[in-house]
Amino acid sequence: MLRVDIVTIFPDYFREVFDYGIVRRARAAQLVEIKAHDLRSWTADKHHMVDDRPFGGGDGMVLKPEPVFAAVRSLTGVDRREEIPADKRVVLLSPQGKQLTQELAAAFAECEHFVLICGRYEGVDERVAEALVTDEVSIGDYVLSGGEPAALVVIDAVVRLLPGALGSETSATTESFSDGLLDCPQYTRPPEFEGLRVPEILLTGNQAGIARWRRRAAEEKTKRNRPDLLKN
Ligand code: 9D3
Repeated sequence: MLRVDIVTIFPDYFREVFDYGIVRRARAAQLVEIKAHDLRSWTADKHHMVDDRPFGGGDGMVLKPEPVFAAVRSLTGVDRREEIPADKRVVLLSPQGKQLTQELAAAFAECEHFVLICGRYEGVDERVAEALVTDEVSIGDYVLSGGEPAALVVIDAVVRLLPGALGSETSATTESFSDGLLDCPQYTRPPEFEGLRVPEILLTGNQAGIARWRRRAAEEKTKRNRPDLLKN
């Protein structure tokens, strides 16, 4: 069973999102256990302070190191990167991270336990990235208001890769991003909708012709929407 702990100042944000679809089924089947923890529960002062002003000046607030180190120590038993066992990951979600890929999601899926630390404010004290985390991860080049939506994305991508999570659906190994092309277009009934026709070849049962059409359609879609995937 994979264990996932989320450290956040908004634990209630995650109250219902894991109750749908593949993630819900994986939890019910005991393939994964996901818990969201309030960072403030690891503060020692009476005001439960998790942030402070940046040294050197500047706008906004920075997440303090002490509660983050305390959270990771209590969830993993260790508070230095070098002491984290190979089957655990401590992940900081931040705009400065390496970008999440299918390969990284697959590596997380092979762990027995990972902790996701959600940044907020203008950032997180850099000693967290320097001395505590195994992976600093971004989900892409756009600005979010915090790491929480990124945590959802990471968990979704990882959980569907757990053995048994997809049930009878498509195998996770034979799909888009594994072969470097986008999926081919798919159609279902009716064959004509408001004058919009399904490509004729798909209605023929000519499997060789359909396979050639799908390959070509996937290449065209990739060239149009993701030319970066074709330039190796
Ligand atoms: C890059 C912008 N930063 C300098 C002005 C400030 C800042 C904005 C937003 C610092 C942190 C955040 C909150 N974002 C995340 O915590 C985050 C994130 C993201 O914004 N984009 C993509 N992936 C991620 S993972 C965590």
